[in-house]
Amino acid sequence: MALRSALINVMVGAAQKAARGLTRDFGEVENLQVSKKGPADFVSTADLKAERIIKAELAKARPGFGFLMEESGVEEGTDRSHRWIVDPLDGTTNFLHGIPHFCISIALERDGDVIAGVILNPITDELYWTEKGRGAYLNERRLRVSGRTALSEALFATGIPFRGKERHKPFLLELATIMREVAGIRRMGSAALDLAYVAAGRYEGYWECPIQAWDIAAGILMVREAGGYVTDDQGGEEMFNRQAVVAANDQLQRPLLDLVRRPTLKATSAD
Ligand code: LIP
Repeated sequence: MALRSALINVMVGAAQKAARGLTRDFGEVENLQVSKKGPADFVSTADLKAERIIKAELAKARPGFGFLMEESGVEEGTDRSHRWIVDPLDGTTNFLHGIPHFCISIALERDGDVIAGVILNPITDELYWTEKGRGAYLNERRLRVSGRTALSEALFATGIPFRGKERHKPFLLELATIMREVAGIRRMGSAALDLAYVAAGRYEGYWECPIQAWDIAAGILMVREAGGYVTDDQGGEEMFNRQAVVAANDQLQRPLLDLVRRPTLKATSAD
């Protein structure tokens, strides 16, 4: 049985405490769906509430660590080498529409290096956790990326830039290039769960740009600890700075990266 460290227990405890509130609020969202105004304000309140709970729990267990949080931004700690990176609700649009595919993502960075991650889907109770050098787990099960080696058999996930984001046209080119080569593409709406699914061998890979550090910090370590590879869109290590991630199993990361980097697509009669 996989033994969780004290650090992972702190992170799991914070995620589970926030998950109880999110699960209650999700039930309420399902009711509000039918109202004219819709549940948008209610969801931002749920998001903020979850963030406050996580922050309080983490600060209590490790006073002095800094924070990078989706809702409240950067908070410097007295301890300059440790920083929590938190998305209290990844998959907000799904949550808002009553779709049970969202999660809490918590990562811990030490001197700029992510050393632990927890991703929890409160609805399915799937708890993904990882620590650098110790592997990645789904509940008690050790994770390993998928063994598929052919692009033509591969299932990839991505994120589609939505209104207000840039890169609509380049994304359509990427999609047109990649969808010809692979078995299928999914857009499920939670980057953290997309990465967790790559670690679990459900998807062969996942790419997205632009994407924020709090969406991907825990998931990147999860994929690497499950034997996969992760780079930015240029093949480097600047995923947070470039706001870009290309993750896949050990055999398919390079081919996926090459497809992402392919600049243009020539129209053919097969279009
Ligand atoms: C969202 C993601 C989603 C991605 C969006 C967005 P949020 O995070 O996880 O899959 O495509 O870029 O960032 O806003 O729900 O925390």
